[in-house]
Amino acid sequence: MHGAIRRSSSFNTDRIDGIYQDPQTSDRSLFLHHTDLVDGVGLVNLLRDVQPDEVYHLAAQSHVRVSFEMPHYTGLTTGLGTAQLLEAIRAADVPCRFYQASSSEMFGATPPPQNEHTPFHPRSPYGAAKVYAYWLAVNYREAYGMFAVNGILFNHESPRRGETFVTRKITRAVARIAAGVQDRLYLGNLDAVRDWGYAPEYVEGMWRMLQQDQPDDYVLATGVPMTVRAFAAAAFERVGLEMEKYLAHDARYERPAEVDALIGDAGKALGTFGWAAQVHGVDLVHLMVEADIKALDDQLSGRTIRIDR
Ligand code: F7E
Repeated sequence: MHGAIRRSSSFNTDRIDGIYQDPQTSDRSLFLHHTDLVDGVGLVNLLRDVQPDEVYHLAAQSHVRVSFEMPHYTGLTTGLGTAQLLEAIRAADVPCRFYQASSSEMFGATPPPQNEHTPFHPRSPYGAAKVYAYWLAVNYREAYGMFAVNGILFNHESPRRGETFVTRKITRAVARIAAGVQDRLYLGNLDAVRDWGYAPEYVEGMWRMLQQDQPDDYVLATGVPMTVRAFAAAAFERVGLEMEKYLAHDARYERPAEVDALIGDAGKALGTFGWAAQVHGVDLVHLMVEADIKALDDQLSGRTIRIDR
């Protein structure tokens, strides 16, 4: 397996510590390469060297709130970066299958339930860039016969979720408040409804999409709605704390235009390759809170060792 990572002056592979292998490992199965979606020739060279059977395009400026602050950069990476990668595959002449990480954010203002036939109405520069990338994948399928697939994934979470997305921000804060190392949790809009699933199941769904005989587009979702408020309440409840004592509002975390409700219908994925989400709602909240309690405990007791590479 080959992975592409951005160069950073500090270590940026801690979320894959569990599978990372040192370059000296003899029977190595994971190879990481520095690259970037804006480096078109570099992408061509990498693809030519690696000759992948499947390409999973997950790279993006993926934070919706940040996309309002950096609309041009978001368009360049999330949108045009997809054109760069698709063209690189053509230029390298690699007959690979292509997975495009499309997003429920493309549905934006269109009311739930959302499925593969729901019209797009993005509400952010991020959502708009993802719509462009979605149609590009469809276009390369139609124009060049590429095996290009859009996975339209609703929010998928896990203990590895980035700390500034709302689920992880909440579960991490709850663990820290319970341990007495944080006083308050500041959030924006508590009324937004999301369909939160468990990321490992979604990754398997992505893989299954690329194993089909024909390329097509699929929604992955749980179909189970939950408000941000309910997610936070379940997290505080898990550690026996009263949410009202610690939760505060900060308008900084609101968006100029909000996506009020996303609730997906993954019936096509179920009917085609038997995929159905198993983990959602309070189970997902508890799983993430428990992981953050353990991670903090390891950190506070000095058991966490930073792996240098
Ligand atoms: O926000 C509300 C916020 O940033 C969820 C990305 O992976 O999923 C993700 O996008 C909701 C929104 O995720 C805070 O207004 C309240 O309504 O966790 P989020 P997202 O915007 O749904 C989709 C499928 C993607 O494709 C994206 O790449 O929570 N909210 N208070 C807050 N959100 C954040 N981040 N921080 C707050 O303090």
